[in-house]
Amino acid sequence: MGILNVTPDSFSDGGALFSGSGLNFDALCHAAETMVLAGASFLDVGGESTRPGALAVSEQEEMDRVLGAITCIKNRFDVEVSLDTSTPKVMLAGAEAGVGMINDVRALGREGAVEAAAKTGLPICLMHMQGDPLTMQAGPQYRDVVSEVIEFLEQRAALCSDAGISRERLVFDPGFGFGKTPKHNFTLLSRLSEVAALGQPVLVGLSRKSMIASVLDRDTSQRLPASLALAVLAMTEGAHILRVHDVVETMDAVAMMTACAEASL
Ligand code: PT1
Repeated sequence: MGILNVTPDSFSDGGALFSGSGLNFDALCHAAETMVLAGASFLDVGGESTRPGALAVSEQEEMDRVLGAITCIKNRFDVEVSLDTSTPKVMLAGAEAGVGMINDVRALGREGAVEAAAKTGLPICLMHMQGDPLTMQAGPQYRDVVSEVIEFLEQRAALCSDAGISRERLVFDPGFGFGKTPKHNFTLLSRLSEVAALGQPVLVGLSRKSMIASVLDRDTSQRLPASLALAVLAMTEGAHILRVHDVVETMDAVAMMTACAEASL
């Protein structure tokens, strides 16, 4: 899954595709094409930054940012778009515009989100977060991060089931960097197989995140090698979908995993 941030305040590309002057269609098309040619199954379009400390945007602002991008991609490329949103109206509009999955970092926690997601009939990625993006990194605490993440995901899945969203539509994501210390993140990664054992496809977002900087003194532009290592570890632990900035390079790592897995049969 390739990341396409259509926000002016993305943590890693700082608004390369979207700025004060609006959506940069040329840059968007170019980034999308590179990812599709490299073999991305999904392009993840998000119009509201959820990185630590990010501020909220208005519904209309988010809508304007993502709909242009979705239409642009669906008109040009044979690829699924996943829509990174927590906003019910944006979910419904995205479904109209042809997205193939809803990716919600708030696990359908906003008012009306469960109902809207149910209505779309689409697969839904439920992600774990402790707190909200503005404050989540202020002293996160867990008794056992892995069991608490699992309990949360199972509770949200039960709620979805009550609302008519069947289990086969659900993807689980432990939410790396969302209300977690570096230690919490590495514990989750080392025990990701426990999340995979729940039976849902597991999506992980590790690409260029600050947990890397807790080990290595690297700014976001220098985190590719470490991100590839984290991607390989996640696959080994049972991850199915990797949400990444660098699709070309990640697909090389995936190809090595695949070659090794096939030789072992
Ligand atoms: C993610 C994810 C996401 N991450 C899903 N969607 C972001 N399903 C946006 C840092 O610590 O992991 N899964 N949508 C980006 N959020 C962050 C969080 C970016 C933490 C950076 C950090 O650096």
